[in-house]
Amino acid sequence: MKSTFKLTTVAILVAASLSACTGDNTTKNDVTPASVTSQALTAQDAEKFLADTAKEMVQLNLEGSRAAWINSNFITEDTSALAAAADQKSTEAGVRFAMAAAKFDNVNVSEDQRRKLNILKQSLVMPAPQDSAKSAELANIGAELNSMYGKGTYTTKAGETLSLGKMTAKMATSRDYDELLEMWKGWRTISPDMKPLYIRQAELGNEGAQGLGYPDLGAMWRSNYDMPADEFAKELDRLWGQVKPLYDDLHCYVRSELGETYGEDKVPQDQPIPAHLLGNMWAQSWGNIYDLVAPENADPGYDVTQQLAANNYDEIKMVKGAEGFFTSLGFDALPETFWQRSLFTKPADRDVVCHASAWDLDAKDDIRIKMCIQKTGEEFSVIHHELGHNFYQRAYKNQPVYYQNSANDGFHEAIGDTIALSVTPKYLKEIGLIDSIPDESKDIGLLMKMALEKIAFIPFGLMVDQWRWKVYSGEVTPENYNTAWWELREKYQGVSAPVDRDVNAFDPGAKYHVPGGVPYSRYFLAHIQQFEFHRALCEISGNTDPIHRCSIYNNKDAGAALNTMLEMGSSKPWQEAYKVLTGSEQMDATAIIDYFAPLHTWLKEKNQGKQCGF
Ligand code: X8Z
Ligand code: ZN
Repeated sequence: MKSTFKLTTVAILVAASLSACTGDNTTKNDVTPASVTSQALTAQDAEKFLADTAKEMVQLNLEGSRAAWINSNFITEDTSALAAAADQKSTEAGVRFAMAAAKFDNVNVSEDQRRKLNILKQSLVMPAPQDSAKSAELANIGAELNSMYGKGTYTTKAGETLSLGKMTAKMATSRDYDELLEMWKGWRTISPDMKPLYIRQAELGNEGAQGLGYPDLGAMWRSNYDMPADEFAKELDRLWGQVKPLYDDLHCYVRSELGETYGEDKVPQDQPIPAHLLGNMWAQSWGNIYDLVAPENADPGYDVTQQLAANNYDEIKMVKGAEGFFTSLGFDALPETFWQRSLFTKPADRDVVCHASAWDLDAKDDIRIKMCIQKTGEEFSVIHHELGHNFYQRAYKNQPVYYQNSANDGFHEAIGDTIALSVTPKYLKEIGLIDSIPDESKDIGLLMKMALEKIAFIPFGLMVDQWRWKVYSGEVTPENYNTAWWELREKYQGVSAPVDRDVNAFDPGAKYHVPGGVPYSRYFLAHIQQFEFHRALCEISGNTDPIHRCSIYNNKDAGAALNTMLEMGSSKPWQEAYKVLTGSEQMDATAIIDYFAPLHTWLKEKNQGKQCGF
């Protein structure tokens, strides 16, 4: 079972880790479990099928998670082989159960049974063809891609071998154009070798999706949102349309400031921004260049990274701090095993997948995170993000296994971020990380920092799967993988490759979720949703501050409302869960737009007379 299962959710695992009861890997899968053989199926048959399947899922989830955990914490050929074998077993089972579930399509079953059957049909992320040689190949490719990413390093011109963590830190802090360029190009040397594997994975995944009745794998991914796949794609466009004017103004302002820092020859003012200058390896969030673009006289005057150091926060203290926010809302403390079994720091002596993830091994209490924590403000937010996954997992653990998941995959990504939106100056003062709360005159600075994190991310959150959907539909062919990637980067983000890319370059492969096979639209959704959740929770908590200064810390009413949504898991269409907290069944970007309204006004004024657009 590959780590995508447990990256953060059991979403993928629900259907991907069903039990392969035959254990026969040499023949075509028999898609018909014993309880699904008769011609005239009934609701009773569905009940039995769902009950039998649930038992097997529980068992395989546990086995698969353990194999994936060990592999991600100790990347060797052996652990990859074991993880691939578990992945193959559960994927084959997932396909078999999806096929079996489809046999109930025309049977009169209850609403609850229908929902469970649909979940079985839809939730495999990387479905295998019904051919055991191909399912083995697919599982091996997944494990290999994961380990290539996890083991990736770059040796500098000066002969120093750097991990992604080290390179990420340089991207965040260096202001030397050439050094940044070396890091940017260097990390992308890990991915050309992935390309043949990726091509094959797309072929096999498509064949698997087609076997389950979908036009291609992208269409299958889009069908997971309690609405028709095409409508979901339109929904993303609609939400992006709401945010784009703000993004465009942020982009314009940032480009002009970078032009001042690096020179307009390096940052032409009518072109996309070179991707290595935005403080992040993928130019996906720009908070690390806050110092370069900070509004004059509106700087809040503290830096969380520095405050963590000044207050002797080590990695564990950072995690305890984030846990403390959740417990202040009324959630139970994390179990002792969380502290014993999680990975918090990068081991010196072995390869691990450092990309942060949260795990739920047994759907009971064995929750963990796996992170190579760096002691920065950015990582402090990531810890809140990961714990959001864990607290969600624990909240829905009493649901049937089918529903042990978030309402849609964006929800899972949004919860910890929602909490992190409450990490305001007021809160930081309360926990002793800063001494005084900056006054209102510093709000533009606070909002700028947040916009660099959140608004800058949104087009990136959208384009990754725009690219994959085109790959899976065949619109983009392997010769064009990289050029199509950069076309989308330019179109959505207004960011460009700083140098011409080699014909062998496979830059999408240098982003974790591409070799990891993790769908990405979830993060786009999460960035919209978290502002709606934050607004709703602030209202419940009786907040009277401007929304960007609201913290729900210690508010049990807000915690209870949040928990009501979380404990539903995926038992109801996401729209119902959404309504429980926000009062609406539709996602909407007005919460994020309203949050940043003062900054947007400020940006428009600053941009007057500037040439915007890319
Ligand atoms: O992958 C993650 C989390 C784990 S689910 C750390 N995120 C995306 C990324 O890093 O690309 C969180 C924000 C976007
Ligand atoms: Zn996550």
